[in-house]
Amino acid sequence: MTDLTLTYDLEAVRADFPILSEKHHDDVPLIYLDNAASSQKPLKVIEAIDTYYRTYNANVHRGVHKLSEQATKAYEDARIKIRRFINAGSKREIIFTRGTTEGINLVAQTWGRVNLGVGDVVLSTVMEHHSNIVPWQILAAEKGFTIKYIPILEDGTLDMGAYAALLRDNSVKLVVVVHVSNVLGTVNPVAEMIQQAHAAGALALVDGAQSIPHMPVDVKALDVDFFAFSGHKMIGPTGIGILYGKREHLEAMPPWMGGGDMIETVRLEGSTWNELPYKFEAGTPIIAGAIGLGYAVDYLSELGMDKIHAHEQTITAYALERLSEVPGLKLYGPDAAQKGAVAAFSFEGIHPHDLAQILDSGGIAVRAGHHCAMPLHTHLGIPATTRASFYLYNTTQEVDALIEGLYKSKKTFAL
Ligand code: 7TS
Repeated sequence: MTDLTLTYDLEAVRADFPILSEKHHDDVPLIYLDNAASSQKPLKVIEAIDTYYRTYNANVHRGVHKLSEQATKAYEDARIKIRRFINAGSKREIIFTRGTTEGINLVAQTWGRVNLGVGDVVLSTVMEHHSNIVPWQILAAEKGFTIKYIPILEDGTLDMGAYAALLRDNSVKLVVVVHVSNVLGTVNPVAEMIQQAHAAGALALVDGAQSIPHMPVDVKALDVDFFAFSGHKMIGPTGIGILYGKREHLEAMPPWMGGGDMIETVRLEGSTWNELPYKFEAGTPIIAGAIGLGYAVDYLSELGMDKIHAHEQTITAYALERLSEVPGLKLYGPDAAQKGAVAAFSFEGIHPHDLAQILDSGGIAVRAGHHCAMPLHTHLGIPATTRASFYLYNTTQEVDALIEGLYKSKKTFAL
């Protein structure tokens, strides 16, 4: 039986997203199933950005004039909304970045640069997005530490036995792990992993790009040291993201980029740094983006992250069931119970790019490729997959349309 406390008015939600009533290729309805790449925006977010530019556009933390004060208040209010949304202890722990990628690079170039060297180990996983592999490789080439990767099991979950064994080596200084895989959809047991990392004397960084848009996240309960995510995947604008860091770590870390706003004093002989979080926000920040993200968080909170999660679980379970009935289709990753709102698959005889193109001609937007997870695809023994990914506004009818599109593609290829 459906738990009615965990449902919402889907039609009303869809009506909040103007793009969903646009026609694709001029005449077919848009069926947007590429939410893992980026999500659509509700009118409330679009209008918040529009209002900022139309009525109170000014730089922040600088002017004493009214517009600047108003812009500063809106920018800082957004930080407070985000603090509440992830249950951080202080707004000083919320750093505005350009997105997940920048957040991870920031930790690598500050905490990593100071704390990692020859003989140290960073533990990552085979299912990471490139943004949680490459920044560590760049730094490792310079600092001489080693990166080891937690393997994955046949069902697409992490090999937790191997993780425990890798941690026994006392040289692990940092564990970096994706919360929800953008390809397999695997929801990793990050709370348990963080606890184990701490017991082994290591810190933990979680890539929350695919979790925070879809499920309640409490950074305090997780006891995570660093948590990075992107605004554009959680109905907010592009160009804005968040790095959460425990205050004690952020206080001890040197700044990364230098410039305006991140300093306390500047003399020709040297400078001192501003307090948190401004130490890590050099230059004019992404003001409209931060304000827009604040409104996105309002929208998600008002609807309820538990309800959004429940809705997506229903859609994903339905999609997996229907996809598994399609002959010649192979799904990757664990079953619905352990999975985020992602279904990546290969389809016998049709290249993922061709498939995505045929689906697109019917108005269905999916992504094809390696999804910035080349090591994972190498592990799976395939160069690319087709991926449908769902969000709060998707419907079971849209899943049906995807299935129909797959059968049509089969016919097109005369398979
Ligand atoms: N981490 C994960 C797990 C991701 O899925 C992505 C983006 C990123 C990090 C990087 O986020 P950014 O906002 O800094 O670019 N993932 C995808 C995707 O799956 N398709 O397009 C982008």
